Amino acid sequence: NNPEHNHGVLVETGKPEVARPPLYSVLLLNDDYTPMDFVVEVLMRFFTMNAEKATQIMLHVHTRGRGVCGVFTREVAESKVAQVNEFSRLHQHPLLCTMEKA
Ligand code: TYC
Repeated sequence: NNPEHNHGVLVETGKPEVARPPLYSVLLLNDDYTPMDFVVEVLMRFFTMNAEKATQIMLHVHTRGRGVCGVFTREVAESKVAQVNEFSRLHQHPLLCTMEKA
């Protein structure tokens, strides 16, 4: 029994199974201009990471071109993307945040 296709009915165990919402990865993209410390600040502010984890993710994005900041439901992911891009534009950095199905 695939929980994606289970409408909350009792199946085998007698425990009610509920549908899991589709999940989305929120990504940061590398660019040549955004300061490294600004990217670390974004990761700490919007993805509740400590400085060590934020630095690790920032360096991954810097070297690999993109990286996952977190995995969320669609509405939460959309909100993170909008907030990060708004914050980056406010500070006049070209940093791009996007999302894709996980
Ligand atoms: N490449 C940028 C620099 O050298 C740093 C950077 C890292 C920018 C991650 C964007 O998502 C990013 N200053």
